[in-house]
Amino acid sequence: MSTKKPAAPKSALAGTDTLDRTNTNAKLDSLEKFRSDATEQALRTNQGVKVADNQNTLKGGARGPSLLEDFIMREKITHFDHERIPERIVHARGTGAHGYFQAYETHSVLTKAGFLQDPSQKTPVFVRFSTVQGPRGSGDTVRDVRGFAVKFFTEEGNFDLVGNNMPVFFIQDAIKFPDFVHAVKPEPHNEIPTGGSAHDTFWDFVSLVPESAHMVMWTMSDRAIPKSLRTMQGFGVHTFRMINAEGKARFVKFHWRPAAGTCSLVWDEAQKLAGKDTDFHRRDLWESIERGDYPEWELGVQIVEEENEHAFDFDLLDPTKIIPEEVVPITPLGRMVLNRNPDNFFAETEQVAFCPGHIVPGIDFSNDPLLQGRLFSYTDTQISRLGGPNFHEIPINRPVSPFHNGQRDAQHRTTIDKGRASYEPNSIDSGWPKETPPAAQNGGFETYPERIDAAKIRQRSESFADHFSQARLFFHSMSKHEQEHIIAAYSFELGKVEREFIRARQVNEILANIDLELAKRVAQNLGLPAPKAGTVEVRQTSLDHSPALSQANLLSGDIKTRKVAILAANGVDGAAIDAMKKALMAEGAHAKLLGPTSAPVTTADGKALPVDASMEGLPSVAFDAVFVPGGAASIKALSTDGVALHYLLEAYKHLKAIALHGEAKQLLDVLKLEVDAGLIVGTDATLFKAFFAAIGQHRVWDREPKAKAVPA
Ligand code: HDD
Repeated sequence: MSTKKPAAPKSALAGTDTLDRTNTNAKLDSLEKFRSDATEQALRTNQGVKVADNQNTLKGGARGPSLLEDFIMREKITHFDHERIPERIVHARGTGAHGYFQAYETHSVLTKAGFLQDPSQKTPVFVRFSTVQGPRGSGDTVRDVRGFAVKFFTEEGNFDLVGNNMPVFFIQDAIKFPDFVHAVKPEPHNEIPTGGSAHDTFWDFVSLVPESAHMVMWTMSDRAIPKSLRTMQGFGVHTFRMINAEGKARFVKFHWRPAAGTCSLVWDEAQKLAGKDTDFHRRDLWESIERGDYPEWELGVQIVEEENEHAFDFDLLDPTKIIPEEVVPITPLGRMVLNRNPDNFFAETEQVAFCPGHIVPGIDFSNDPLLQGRLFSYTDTQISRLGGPNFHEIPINRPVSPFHNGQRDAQHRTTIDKGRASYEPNSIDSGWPKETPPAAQNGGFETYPERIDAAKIRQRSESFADHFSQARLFFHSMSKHEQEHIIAAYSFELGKVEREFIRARQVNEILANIDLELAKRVAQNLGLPAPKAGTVEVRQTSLDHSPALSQANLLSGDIKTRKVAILAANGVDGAAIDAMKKALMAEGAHAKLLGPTSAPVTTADGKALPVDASMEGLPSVAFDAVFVPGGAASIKALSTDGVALHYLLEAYKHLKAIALHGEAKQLLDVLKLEVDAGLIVGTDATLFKAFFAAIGQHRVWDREPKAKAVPA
C-alpha cells in the first residue's frame, strides 16, 4: 500500500461542518456533556426541585392513606415503572467496551475511507460482544455464535462493522432470518432451552435447510464456546467493497484477529461455568480492562480484484462460504485496543444501535442477499427497541461528525433545530444544509456505480447450490481433538432432540454428505443405523485442508493474562508461592491464592498470608491452570479436603496445566493421576518452565481420552 499522506481535508460545500482533526478523543468529549456525576450534588426531582424526604410517602397522618398530590413519589414510581425497554430480538445478552482503532499505514490504494489513511490518528470505537439465542440474563458460556459488533466513530460518520465470531452464516437469504430465529429461540410452548440450540425446532429447521450445514459445523465446533471474548476472532461475514480515491473498487472480507490468540473452553467447563459464573465472559472483559490488560485485535481484509469475482469454486456473494486464507491471505489494516469500560451499562451497552447500513465513503456493500436484507432490519428494529427514529441522538450513537438535515421531530427528539427551512431546496436559510459532491477525500457519499441489467425474479443463484463442500473442508481442517469435540457436540445436541426422525434426517441427509465417518460416529452415539453413503454428489473444493481454520494453529505463543490458582493450607511453603507469583508476573500472567476458607493461611515459617478467596469461592473453572506449592502440613490438609481434591480433578479433566511442587507430588497417589505433559512435578526452575510451556499450549489435548475416566 502507498504511504502517501492524504491531502488535508478541505472544507466541503457545507464548509462549517468540518471537524477539528487534532481531537482524537472526539467521542469521549462528545459523551462528556451527557455524563452525569451526582457527587456533592443535592437529590432533586427531574424538574430540579430539591428533595427533603426520600423515605416517606406523603400521607394523611403517620398511619393514614397516601396522598395523590405526592408528586415526588409519583414521579419516582412512574419513572421506575417504565425502566425496561424491549431487549434485542437476537443478541440480547451482550457486553461492551470503548477503545480505539489505529491504521498501521495509509491504505489509500485500497480505500478513501478517512479512518484508514493516517497512521497517527486514533479513531474511537465502541464494541459490543453478544450471544445470539439467550435473553439478557442468560449465561455467557453457552454453545452459541458470538456477536462482534464494532462502531467506528470516524470523522466522516459512523461505520458499523456488525459481525460474528464465525465467518459464515446459517442462511443465504435474509427472507429466511425470521424462520431461522424462530427455530433457534426457545421452544414456544415452554420457553426451553435458554441460551442453547439443543432442541427439536432448531434441528428440525437446520436438517431441512442444507445451506445451514457449514455454519452448524462451526457452532458444533469449539468456536461456539470461546474461552473469553478476548480470544475470539471476528468476521464481517459478507463480502463488502472498498473504493479508493480514483473510484477503483475491490471486494473485501473483514477479519479481526485477537492478539491473545484464539482458543476455547472445553464443553464440560462451559456448562459448569454457565451455572458457577453466568457472567464469566463479561467479567473477564471488564476485569482485563480495569487491570490494564487491554484486549487487542488486528483488523485485516482479504482483497479480491473485481475481475476475479468469479475465480472461486463458490460465489463471493454467498454468506455460507469463506475464502480460505490459504487462497487469499489477509492484508492487515490496523489494530483495535479496548481500553475503557462503560460508565453505565444501559446508557451505553444497551442503547448502542448498530446497523450494517452505517458505512462511510470508501466502503460499500456487495449484493449478498443476506446483507441486503440486514440493511433494512437493523434500523427498523431500533425504532421499536429504542422508541422511535431519533436513536441516533442517544449519546452512545451520536457520530463525532456533525449531522444536519431536514429530518425533524418524532419521539425523543433532543436536537433543537434552528432555522426555518426543514426542506431542500430552500432559499429562506440560504439553501443550508447543502449537498456535498463526491470527491477524492471528504466528499459526500457516493454509491459504487455497479452495473445491473437483470429481470426482477425470486430465485436463488445456481452458484449458491453447493452446501457441503466447505463444511467438509472445515471438518477435515480440524485437529484430531477438535474433530472429536465436533462429534461429541452433534451427539450431545441431537441427543436432546425428542423426535427421532429429526435426528435421523440430520445424520443421513446432512452429516453423511459432509463426512461419512462423522455421520457414522454420531449415528452410533444416537443408536441410529449407520448411513452407508451421502444423498448428494458433493463438489470437490480446490483445497482439501485449511490450517488457518484450526484453533490448534491460532495460539498466541505466550501466557500473558492467563490466570493461575495457587492452592494452599496452613503449613504451606511461602517461598514457593512468592517465587511462582513473581515468575508469573514476569510473564504478564496473574495468580490468586486460594485457601480452604477465606481466612488467611499460615506458612511453614509462621507468616499469615491473606488469601484472595476460598477454593469454593473461585472454582477451578475460573482459572487456566493450578499450582500446588509444597509444605508437608499443607499437603496433608489438602489430601483430605474434598473441595481441594475435586479442584485438582476438575482442572485435570478440563485439560489444564497443573504443577505440583515439592511435597505436593504426594497428591498424585491420592488422586490416582499420572504425570503428563501438563501435570508436572518438581521443585526447581524446570518445574516452572514446563508449567508455563503447558499453559502456553492452552490445554493438554493428549490427556483428553484419559481424562474422560475421571469422575470430577
Ligand atoms: Fe443480525 C443484531 C450479527 C444476520 C437482524 N446481528 C445483531 C448483532 C450482531 C449481528 C452482532 C448484535 C448487535 C449489537 O450488539 O447490538 N446478524 C449478524 C450477522 C449476520 C446477521 C454477522 C449474518 C452475517 N441479522 C441478520 C439478518 C437479519 C438480522 C439476516 C435480518 C434480516 N440482527 C438483526 C436484528 C438485530 C441484530 C433483528 C437485533 C438487535 C439489533 O439488530 O439491533 O435487526
